Amino acid sequence: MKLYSYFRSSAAYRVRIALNLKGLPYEIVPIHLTRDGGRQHTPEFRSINPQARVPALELSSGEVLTQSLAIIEYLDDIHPEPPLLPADALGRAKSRAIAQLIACDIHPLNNLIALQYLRRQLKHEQAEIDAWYHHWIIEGFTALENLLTAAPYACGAHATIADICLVPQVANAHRLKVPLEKFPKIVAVNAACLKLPAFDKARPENQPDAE
Ligand SMILES: N[C@@H](CCC(=O)N[C@@H](CS)C(=O)NCC(=O)O)C(=O)O
Repeated sequence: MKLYSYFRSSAAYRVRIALNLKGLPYEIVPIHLTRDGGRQHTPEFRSINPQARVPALELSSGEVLTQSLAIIEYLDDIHPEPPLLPADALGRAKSRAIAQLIACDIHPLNNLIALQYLRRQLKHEQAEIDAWYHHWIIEGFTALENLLTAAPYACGAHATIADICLVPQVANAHRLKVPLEKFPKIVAVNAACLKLPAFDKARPENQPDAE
């Protein structure tokens, strides 16, 4: 399989973790999201993902999957061990709720394409854009902190799709220097996950395209 990825992309980071947890081999194809105006916008890459975003996972059949949550659930369907969702319906709903809080409600507001629109079209200053970024992480993390009731991972004894989304979002928060003192449970889950080789290997700094 080929994973179209960018070392700093938190959506690609999610898929890297899932592939590593499953122990599946994959080749990273780096797509630089800022160089040359963003290589995701080239016709070559748009023919792979018309949405011009990473991740995209090319299967050995040549089929291409997009959208990190859809890719992760596909991998879980095809390679059920270790499971990336709890076994019971309630646990699955809770794990997906955490994943979606992050992937659907926090991440899109802080995505590169949204920040570029604030800067280029709406002419906001960098300080305002940074305040926007911090605001949406803090708003989302405040809710997430209250939702976390298990340990050491977000939904208990096993890492699930909730953790797969949490860790890259914490990495984004660190990169933009968002203070996390008010979120001890999020910080503890992040630390527990990063002790697992599958999460560690997926970190931005451990990628072949890291700068
Ligand atoms: N909902 C998508 C989000 C994908 C996404 O927005 N990826 C970002 C990087 S984290 C991207 O490729 N952005 C390209 C751009 O902003 O131009 C997913 O979960 O896969």
